[in-house]
Amino acid sequence: MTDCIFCKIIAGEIPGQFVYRDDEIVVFRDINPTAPVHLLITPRKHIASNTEATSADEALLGKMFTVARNLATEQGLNTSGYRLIINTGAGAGQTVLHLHMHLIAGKPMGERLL
Ligand code: DGP
Repeated sequence: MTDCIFCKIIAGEIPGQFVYRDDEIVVFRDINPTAPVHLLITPRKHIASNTEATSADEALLGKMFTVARNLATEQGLNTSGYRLIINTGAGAGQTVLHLHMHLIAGKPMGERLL
């Protein structure tokens, strides 16, 4: 999508601090980190949100979890713990309409929504 900021980052049209890239997934640092580690695990394919994903995207969605797990393990985050968040829809706080998973770690996270 031409007006999507994450599509532009993925395409290299605007800068991003990349920590992982393959043919399907790109991971870059959040511009407004809420923790010492705050990564955005993002499919190259433009899917507006989890709501717009289809069964054809099942493997891609699974891969987002695999990439998150591998990055967390590589960075030694699995002992201290990390949080994976997918905001879906404006009411849930989604501000960028390109599906992405937040990987947040490196600070105590006692607060819970549920
Ligand atoms: P969400 O609220 O779940 O849609 O999260 C969107 C996140 O994207 C938010 O934490 C800030 C981040 N973000 C917005 N614009 C940019 C940008 O231009 N570059 C980067 N690296 N992150 C961005």
